[in-house]
Amino acid sequence: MALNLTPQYHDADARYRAAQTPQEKLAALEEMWRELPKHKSSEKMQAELKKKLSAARKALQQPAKKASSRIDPFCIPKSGAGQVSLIGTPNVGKSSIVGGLTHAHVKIAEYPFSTALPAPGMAPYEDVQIELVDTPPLTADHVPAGFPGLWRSADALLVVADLSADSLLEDAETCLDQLAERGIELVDGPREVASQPDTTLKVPGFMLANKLDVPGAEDNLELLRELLGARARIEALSALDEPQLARLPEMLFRLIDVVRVYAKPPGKKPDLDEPFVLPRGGDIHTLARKVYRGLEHNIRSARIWGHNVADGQQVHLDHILHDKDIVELHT
Ligand SMILES: Nc1nc2c(ncn2[C@@H]2O[C@H](COP(=O)(O)OP(=O)(O)OP(=O)(O)O)[C@@H](O)[C@H]2O)c(=O)[nH]1
Ligand SMILES: [Mg+2]
Repeated sequence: MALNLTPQYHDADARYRAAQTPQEKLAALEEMWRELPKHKSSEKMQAELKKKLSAARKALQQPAKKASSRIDPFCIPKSGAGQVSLIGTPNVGKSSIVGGLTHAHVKIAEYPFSTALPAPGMAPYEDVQIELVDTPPLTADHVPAGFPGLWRSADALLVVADLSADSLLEDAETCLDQLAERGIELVDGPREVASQPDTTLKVPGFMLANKLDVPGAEDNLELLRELLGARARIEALSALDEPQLARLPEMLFRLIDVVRVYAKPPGKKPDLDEPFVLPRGGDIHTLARKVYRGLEHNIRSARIWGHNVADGQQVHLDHILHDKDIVELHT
């Protein structure tokens, strides 16, 4: 006999299939149960539904365990002036770079695959902090699940290569290929989403050839530049050389493409300790949104000290701000 299921049953069934949480699943199943005709020919379906209902109720009783198993370790909250994710094949020195510039607890080891999970650390640059994310290695055959999400959301990417490795060219190419396969291209310029149908995402970034201290590294660097220089800007250093490593934060600051602006309350000295960080191209409106969070429409005028203006010059609210400008906002 046909079951004559109601449209409401079919709706609830569709909601059950699309449900993301145990609560949604249970609510949909309960409605399916109410709508299911309870006669002999539906006995098998009744039994199946009862089983699903009981499993859904059990799942609801263990929400904490279920929730934690779904956490994506690559979903790293942004902090500081910008987030830079490292990318590299095993043992190239990613953790050494992050460990040398931040207080993050990274694992540095002579053997490959020593980093299992991504870990952020804050690298100081002048009066701001740049968030560096140490990451597990990728290979031609394997990219950890969730990693490409970080590539897309990060403000900049740093592909690390190892000048001491025989597989230098192959490994460096693997990283660029894995990015390209997911529609990501490194650019030495601002972030950009190409228009349809080519939806390549251009992410600011460069290749950092590490272990410049090893014998033969200079020759390998030349080869790397010859073969891959057209696909990415290439910089080189040794993570073990402190002065060389100390130059990296400035390069990253330029890459994340932001400006620092200092706010000055009328009649008082500017707060030069804590800049507001705005995307390059931000104007007075952008700053006001950061400073007043929801009350920015109260800003009527602004005076500015800094790039290409007379000291204290009054400017329009669409005046583009430059790095290190000091701004007095008037309500
Ligand atoms: N000579 C030299 N050795 C380096 C340099 N940077 C890192 N190393 C060494 O290379 C090895 C690997 O360094 P890690 O920082 O653990 O490399 P990783 O890329 O994080 O490795 P995985 O997490 O396994 O992918 C360690 O023995 C480091 O001491 C460098 O600039 N020069
Ligand atoms: Mg590591």
